[in-house]
Amino acid sequence: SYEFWKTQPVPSFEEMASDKDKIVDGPIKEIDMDRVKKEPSELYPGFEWVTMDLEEEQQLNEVYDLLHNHYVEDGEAMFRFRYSPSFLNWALKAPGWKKEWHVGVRASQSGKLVAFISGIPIQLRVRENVLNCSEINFLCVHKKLRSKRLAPVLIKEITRRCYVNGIFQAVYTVGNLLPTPVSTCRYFHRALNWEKLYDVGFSPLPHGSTKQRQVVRYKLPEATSTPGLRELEARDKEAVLDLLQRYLKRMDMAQEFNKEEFDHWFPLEAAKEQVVWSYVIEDEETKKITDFFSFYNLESTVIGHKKHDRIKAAYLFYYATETAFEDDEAALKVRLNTLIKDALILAKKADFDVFNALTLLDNPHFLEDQRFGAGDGNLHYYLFNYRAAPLKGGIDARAAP
Ligand code: YNC
Ligand code: MG
Repeated sequence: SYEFWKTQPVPSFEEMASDKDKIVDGPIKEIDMDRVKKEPSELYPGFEWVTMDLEEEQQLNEVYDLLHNHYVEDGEAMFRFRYSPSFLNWALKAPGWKKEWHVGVRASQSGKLVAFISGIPIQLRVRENVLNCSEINFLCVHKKLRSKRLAPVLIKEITRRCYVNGIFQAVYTVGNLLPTPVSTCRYFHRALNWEKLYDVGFSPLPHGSTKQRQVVRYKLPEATSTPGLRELEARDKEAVLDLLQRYLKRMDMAQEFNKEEFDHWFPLEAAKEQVVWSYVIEDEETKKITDFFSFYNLESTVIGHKKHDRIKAAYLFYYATETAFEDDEAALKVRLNTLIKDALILAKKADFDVFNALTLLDNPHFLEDQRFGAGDGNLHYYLFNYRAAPLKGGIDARAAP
């Protein structure tokens, strides 16, 4: 019944369903800065607010530990996201990051970190409007403190801290249905190491198939096929950012990247940090960058398994291709299939077990041909204090970590 969400500046299911064609994009309410509280609200007795200092390795590790044990699991509690400390450094210290938006709750007596929520500043374009907003992520409450209405307290506190900084809108993604998504994507998975995925219970053996046939189905060539494919280098930055910006203009909703943000989200030699891999295609004659793709590393813990303790998953991140501007959908489909097949080969070489993608950007063009299978998870995209007509097709969204 959404007792908390009913009180928040988000559109109701009813209005989003009934007035779809009449919705004018814009803020839901004006925030009067003078009325924003200067101090956090009182917490439950025995707990206290803390601002985490993620520049301190020990505090970063505390956040890692909390998430490692208590963050998002699948419906059957077989797998749990395992964001690494270097991933958290990358995701939580994006340009303009504020310490105040790394909010923790500690048990007063033990000092133990028992809850967390975070935000980073981003520029988000929704159709023609660019919102200066926060992206909220990593909301987590210790399992022993669940269902005590602590989540709304954390959400209200991060909201207050955004308002204090003059930020009145936010974007966030959640697996659960809340009022009211602006877009909904589905997860797709492409096996790279089918046998392991079968062993851990991630991939079923389809009725009438054999293990051997499954292994063959997911076999990939040894070498990539696109001429001019190589890792992103410093000299490519300007061209790739320009290509990415033009490509994302085709979407109804997308993050706007500036140079500094590009450098952060697509670091060079990042494979060393084991977080994000970025590649370009340089045309061998013109020397122009024609395509770009990237994926990031997010492992999942396999809960209580004897043989395997984790799945190594690559997640398709951003990509862009000049072919998108040729006004030829068939050519775009062919090009994306070539690029993503190479991405699969590179991910396999880097020892990933599975390659994941959402139904966003132009992904529907290659998911089936590249043997991705639909997962059972949805990812809903939400805007806070911003009403927007639902995105068409539900495929234009930020490929957020
Ligand atoms: C959730 N994920 O509906 P109602 S995603 C938002 N996002 O409220 P309690 C959520 N709301 O229905 P628990 C939510 N999950 O009565 C639950 N809720 O209106 C709502 N899981 O609170 C829920 N991480 O404390 C209900 O629930 C109320 O103890 C119930 O805690 C929830 O990071 C949670 O999935 C998720 O750690 C913390 O289950 C806990 O169950 C947990 O009794 C595992 O809360 C980890 C997990 C969530 C990942 C994420 C995005 C979060 C977005 C939050 C909304 C941000 C709004 C914008 C703020 C900035 C504004 C500006 C400017
Ligand atoms: Mg709770």
